[in-house]
Amino acid sequence: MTGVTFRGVLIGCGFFAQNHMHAWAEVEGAEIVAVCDRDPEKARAMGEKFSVPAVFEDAETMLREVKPDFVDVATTSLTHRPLVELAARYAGVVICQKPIADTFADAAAMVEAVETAGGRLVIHENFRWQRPFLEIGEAVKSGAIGEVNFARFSFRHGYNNYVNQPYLAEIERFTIMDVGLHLFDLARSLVGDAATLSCRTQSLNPIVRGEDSFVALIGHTGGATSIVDCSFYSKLEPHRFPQTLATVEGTLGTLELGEDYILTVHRDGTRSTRSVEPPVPAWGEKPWHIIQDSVIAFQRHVVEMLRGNADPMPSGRNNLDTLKLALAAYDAAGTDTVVDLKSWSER
Ligand code: NAD
Ligand code: 89Y
Repeated sequence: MTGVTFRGVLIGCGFFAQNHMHAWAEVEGAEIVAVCDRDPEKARAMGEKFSVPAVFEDAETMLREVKPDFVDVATTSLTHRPLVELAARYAGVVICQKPIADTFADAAAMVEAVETAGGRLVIHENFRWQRPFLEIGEAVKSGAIGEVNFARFSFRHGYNNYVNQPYLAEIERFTIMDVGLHLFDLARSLVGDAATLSCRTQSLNPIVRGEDSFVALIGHTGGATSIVDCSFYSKLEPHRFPQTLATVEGTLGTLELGEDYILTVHRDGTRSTRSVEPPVPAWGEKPWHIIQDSVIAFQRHVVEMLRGNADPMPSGRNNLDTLKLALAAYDAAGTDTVVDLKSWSER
């Protein structure tokens, strides 16, 4: 199916959708043939900026008229369930931005709806597509550090995100549902499934409603332990957003992802160090380039899915376990207990 250009539509023309549209313009094998936003001015501006042939205010009208191969849902989480369920009726591949949903019940219903319609749901979970984590994933898979027994994923910064994403300051559940999901997905994809979880949260910045800092401890089913920590109120110079620092330790060696994308490999009494920083896309800018490059990588993967060469990574079904970790983290923090994920259920 190489040579075919798959026809896609975008729902939601807000802040992050700019990255989606730039990346779709760059990726071979797919093109966005229509965009929509319930705010007509945003839809019009996006259509004009990217020379999109059709612009709509209403998602269902767009889907009925365009009959796309894939739908890219780039709205915030509250609208994900209705839009994904709608998209499943019109297209075989549905992409949904993280968080898949705010509740497990909604997320499970979305997975069910797409599967029942015979389609495939892929979550725009781009941290695992960041260049450093693709390299770490390859190293772990190749056995370069042996059996993984410990990992840490750390996202701490003091960048003012609330200008581009004002809703982050307003939501009751903030960092765990925003970046925590990305970090839990990294932990699950690099270390394996989770069995137990404990967590502590803090609310540090007075202008923010929800928790803006948390630390979670995961017991993995295979016996490994990982720590996931995040703060949007760290006093660092420079602020370090949006870098994730990481350590993955195994029976034969250790991988360390340090500041400014320096990857150090410790093995057999030696250490080697190299940069795994991605280039800044022609349309991108620092410090967002790490995320922008990962959006391109993720969308190339979606094209491979459309060609029938790849399974969704991560699929909606796989992402249910990541969402479960995030929701269970609030329960663990609220009760100061260790949550057994096998018996966890939504309250
Ligand atoms: P935003 O509020 O700027 O944009 C959302 C847009 O969706 C708005 O323009 C809104 O009018 C539109 N919209 C809402 N409901 C709609 C509907 N039913 N039909 C059509 N349009 C509708 O939000 P954002 O900052 O762009 O975030 C969007 C999503 O992207 C969020 O889920 C956020 O968590 C995620 N995000 C992901 C990353 C990442 O790295 N993966 C980074 C930033 C944001
Ligand atoms: O919304 C967040 C995300 O998913 O990645 C970075 C971000 O934009 C702010 O934390």
